[in-house]
Amino acid sequence: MNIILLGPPGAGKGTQAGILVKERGMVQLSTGDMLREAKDSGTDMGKRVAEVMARGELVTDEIVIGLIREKLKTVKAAGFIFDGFPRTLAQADALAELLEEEGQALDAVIEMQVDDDVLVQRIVNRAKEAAAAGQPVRADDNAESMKVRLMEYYKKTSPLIGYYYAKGDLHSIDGLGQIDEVASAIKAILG
Ligand code: B4P
Repeated sequence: MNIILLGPPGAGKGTQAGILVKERGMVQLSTGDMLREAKDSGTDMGKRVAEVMARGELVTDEIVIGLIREKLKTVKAAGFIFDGFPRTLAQADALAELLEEEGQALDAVIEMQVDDDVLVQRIVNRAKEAAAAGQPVRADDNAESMKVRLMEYYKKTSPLIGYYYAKGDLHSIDGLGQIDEVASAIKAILG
């Protein structure tokens, strides 16, 4: 089973992907995590993406599609959770091609709906909790970057809702509940 978790920044895509990994043994492909790893490795690509991410903007399609292509060619799994990918129509088209090349299909796209004020609150809370625990605070977890992340989402990512609706793959859920309530809503879709 291959699924996409779609939603604005802070919707809980990574949180729910973690639950699916534990419960179903699926493999999580988080482009956010891959980009943060690239940033931490200090490669030229990592240095380029670090500034883009800190501003809250989307990294180029070329880089992100390259990361996913590499994973799909090298990782074998019973099912993939695409967490935060695709985020643009070009990425969605690329994913369709890559899955076809691998002889795989997309089973469901789960759109997590959360109000903007709650999203900002979650991200600001995560930054506060990390700082209080003496852990590193993500460079994009602040109200200023969040404004840009939300603008990027509505401009470049939200068209994917119509794209997947037209293909019959879209399932929209309320992402406002407690983490276990959202997990139950996903379970009801995936069976
Ligand atoms: P991501 O790492 O994908 O991060 P995100 O969208 O902000 O977070 P997510 O929705 O996974 O929320 P989370 O579970 O963490 O992207 C970061 C950046 O990477 C992007 O801005 C962009 O620059 C770049 N990037 C990534 N993919 C890209 C792509 N495909 N193309 C181009 N650029 C790309 O949850 C957030 C917080 O809420 C957590 O603290 C969590 O504990 C809390 N939370 C979650 N669910 C909750 C619930 N139900 N109730 C209360 N709190 C909840």
